[in-house]
Amino acid sequence: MATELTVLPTQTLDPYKGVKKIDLEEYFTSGHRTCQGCESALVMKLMAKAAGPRTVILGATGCMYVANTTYYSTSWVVPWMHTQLGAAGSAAVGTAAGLKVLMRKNRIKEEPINVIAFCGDGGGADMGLSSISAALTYPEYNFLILMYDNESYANTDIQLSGMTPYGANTTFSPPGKARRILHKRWKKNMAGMLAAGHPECRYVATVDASYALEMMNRIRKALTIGGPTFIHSLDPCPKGWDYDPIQSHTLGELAVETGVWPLFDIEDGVLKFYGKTKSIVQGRKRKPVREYLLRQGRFAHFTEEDIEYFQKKVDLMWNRWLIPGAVCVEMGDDIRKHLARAEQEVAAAEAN
Ligand SMILES: Cc1ncc(C[n+]2csc(CCOP(=O)(O)OP(=O)(O)O)c2C)c(N)n1
Ligand code: SF4
Ligand SMILES: [Mg+2]
Repeated sequence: MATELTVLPTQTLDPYKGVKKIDLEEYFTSGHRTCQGCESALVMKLMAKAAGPRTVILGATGCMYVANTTYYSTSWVVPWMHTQLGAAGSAAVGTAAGLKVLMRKNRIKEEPINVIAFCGDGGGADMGLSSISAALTYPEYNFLILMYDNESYANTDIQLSGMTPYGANTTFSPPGKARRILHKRWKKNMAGMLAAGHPECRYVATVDASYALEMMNRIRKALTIGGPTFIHSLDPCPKGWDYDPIQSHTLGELAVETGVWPLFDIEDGVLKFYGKTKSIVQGRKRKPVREYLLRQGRFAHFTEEDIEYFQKKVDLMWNRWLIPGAVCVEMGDDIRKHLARAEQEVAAAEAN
């Protein structure tokens, strides 16, 4: 006989209807030592605010651990625990399971407590990918894994990660006379990959803190839906991307407007684009990628040819991928024909 899974209720965190409706309380406060203009610190602040006080936060090693818990001080107001660099997934499952057992045994009051584990791109997309993948197969636990992506191993001095964009100058890929472009790999698609391969994962989203309200509402949605959920945020990093900190917000916007960073969410398998990405899908023109690239010192060595190559790759994401910017699979001719036939059959059946 099949055993029913017990799933604890979640908090109902309704979407904020506007900035004036956002709670004033802060759960990630002053006292941290992140760089001026650090977008990942803003992600932490907005994430904690969106989740509210009944939340446990777990953080993998990286800038958002080291700079936020220095010399016996911390900016976290909610309970917080450090976990090993590649362990965000296992920390999330372990904590959600631990809380569930404590409640079942009446050791703590039964109430919905948010569990959020965060990791950087190095910790999440490289080292901890298997731990996140395993975590997303546990439907009986409620947790959110948030990967803040500053596109390098920033804390240890900007080494190249699997999320570093093509051609960027990092300490592992400095442009030189012999080879101008050392890093020739294209960035992975974490959100699309995790959604496509994890049917038990209830909610996946990409976010950008330049669109703070939309970002906070995606976090609230993930925590309300419950089960295993995943959010990927793209975070401009003045140190690693090499720009004046005042430009963080603009760069976050340009990433979306150029189509480099599409905003979408996938709820129970249904994908929707949102924000400015939605208007791009509906016909708004994407800005040229040069506007995004040339503001950053990490691309200062790019020639016209490099910019053109980058643009072509982004165009490919939009024009050929099965789901633009999300799922890097093209449909073969057979499938296109099959879908066209299926559409005709549906239209014919509806006409009768
Ligand atoms: C297993 C292990 N290897 C290496 C390190 C050293 N280390 C600490 S933070 C870090 C960079 C992590 O990069 P990322 O996850 O992208 O976070 P970021 O520093 O960019 O915020 C590294 C390599 C470590 N702490 N543990
Ligand atoms: S190196 Fe980048 S991610 Fe790290 S604290 Fe500085 S701005 Fe933030
Ligand atoms: Mg990083």
